[in-house]
Amino acid sequence: NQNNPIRVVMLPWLAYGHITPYLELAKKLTTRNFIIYLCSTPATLTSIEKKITAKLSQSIKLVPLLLPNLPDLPRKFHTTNGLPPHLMPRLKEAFDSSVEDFSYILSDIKPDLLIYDFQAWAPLVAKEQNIPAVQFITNSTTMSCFTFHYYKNPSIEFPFPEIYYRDYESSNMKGLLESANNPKDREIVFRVVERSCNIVLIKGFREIEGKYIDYVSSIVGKKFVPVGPLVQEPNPNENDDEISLDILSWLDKKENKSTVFVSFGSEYFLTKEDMDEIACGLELSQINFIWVLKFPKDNANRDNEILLEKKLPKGFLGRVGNRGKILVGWAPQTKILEHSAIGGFVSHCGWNSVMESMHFGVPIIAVPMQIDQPFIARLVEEVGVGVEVLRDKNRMLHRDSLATVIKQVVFEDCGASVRQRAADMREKLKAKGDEEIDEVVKELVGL
Ligand code: BUP
Repeated sequence: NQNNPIRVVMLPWLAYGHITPYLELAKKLTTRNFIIYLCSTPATLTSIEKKITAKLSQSIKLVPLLLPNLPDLPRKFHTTNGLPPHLMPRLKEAFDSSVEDFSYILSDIKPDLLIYDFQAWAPLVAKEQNIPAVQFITNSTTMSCFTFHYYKNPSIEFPFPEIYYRDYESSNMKGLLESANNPKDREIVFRVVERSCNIVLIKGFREIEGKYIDYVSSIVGKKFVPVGPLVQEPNPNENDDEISLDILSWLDKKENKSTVFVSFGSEYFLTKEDMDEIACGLELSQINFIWVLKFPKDNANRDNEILLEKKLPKGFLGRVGNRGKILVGWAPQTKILEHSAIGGFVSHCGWNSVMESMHFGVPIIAVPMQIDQPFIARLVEEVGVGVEVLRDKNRMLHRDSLATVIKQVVFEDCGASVRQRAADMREKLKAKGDEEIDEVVKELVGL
C-alpha cells in the first residue's frame, strides 16, 4: 500500500560490476513502492552517484559504509575499481571487519529486508535484528551451477558439458576444482547461500539460462529467481566528459557496423603477453576499433601517452592511425554499444557486458579471462550470439585466432548466423516486459 513502502537495505560487493546491477534492481523496485538504502563504501558509491537523479534520490538513498582505517589501504582503495590485485585480500579483510558499523546502519534504518551479495556475515547481522535476508548473485547462473554442483558432489561429473570449459588444465578451472575439494571452502560457499531466505535472486532471464537455473535450485534447495538482464539504458542527458565526446564523435564518422569495441571489464588488468596479442590481432584484422585499457591505480598519475608507448607493441599506435582509438580509463560503454557503427564486441564476457551486448544486438568475440567468464563464453556460443577465441594448450592467446574470429563475426559470410542471432536477441529483449520484476516483488512481499 502506498503509505507503507517496503524498505530494503542492499549491500553489494565493493565492485562496479556488482553495484550497478544492485542499482538497476533498486530502480525497478522503486517503481513498485519500495524504498532502497544502497550501502557501500564512499569510494564505490562515487561510481554511481551521478546516476541518482533528483527524482530517484527520493526513493534510493546512498548509505556510506566506512571501513576500519587500515594504514596500507587508503580510502581510494575501498573499491575494486583500479585496485592493484595484491591489495584485494586487504579489501576483503577490511570489508569483513565492518560488521559492527553495518549493524548500526541496520538498527538505524530498521528495514523490512536485507539484500546481500556474498558476505556470509551480512545475513547474520540481519538475523540478530529479526530482519529477513535474501542473497542477490550478480554472476551468471552457469557459474553458480558449476560451483554448487562440485561443492555438493565433487566426484560426480558435471551434467552440462556444453558450458564446461574446454580447458580442464586452465588455472581458473584448477582453482575452482581444488576449492570444490576443500571442505572449508565448501562450507563457506553453502553458508552464504543457506542464510538466504527460501529464495535467491539472480541476474539473468530464463530464456537463456533456464536449465541452469532449475538445476542450481534443485541442488541448493532454494528457488533461484531471475531478476532480468538489468541493463542500464544510456542516459542522453548525462553529460559526457571530453574523452567520451571525442570517442562518440569519432564513431559518428565510421560506417555502419564497421568497428569493434574492445574491453576486458572494470577489474582485470591485461598481461603483457595478452596485450601484445590483442594489439597485433586488431592490427591484423584491419578493422576499426575502440579499445578501453585499464591500469592499476598505482599507475594513474603517469602520462597516458607515455604509458601506452611503453605497454603496447612498438610503433602500434602509428601503424593503426585513425583506424583505432585507445581510451585509458572509463568508456561510455552502453552508449558505444548502442552506436550503429559498432559491429562486434571483443569482450572478457563479464556478465554485465554480455547482457549489454545482447540488449543492443552486438555479436560477441569472446576472450574470457577468469572466474565466471569462461562459462559465460560457452553460454554465449550456446545461445549463438558470439564466438570464443580459443587459446592454445599452454593457455596463450594468439593474434591470428583473434583476427580470424573478429573477421568472421563482424563481416564474413560464415558469421552471418551469429550476427542474425544477436539481432534477434535484441528484438527479444525489447519485447520483454518487466515480468521478472513482478515475480521478484511477489516473492519478496511474500517473505
Ligand atoms: Br571497463 C568499463 N565503462 O570503461 P562486467 C566498464 N563499464 O561503463 P567486470 C563502463 O562496467 P565482473 C568502462 O558497461 C558494465 O556495466 C560496463 O561489468 C561498465 O565486468 C560494467 O562486464 C562491467 O560484469 O565485472 O567489471 O569485470 O566480471 O566481476 O562482473
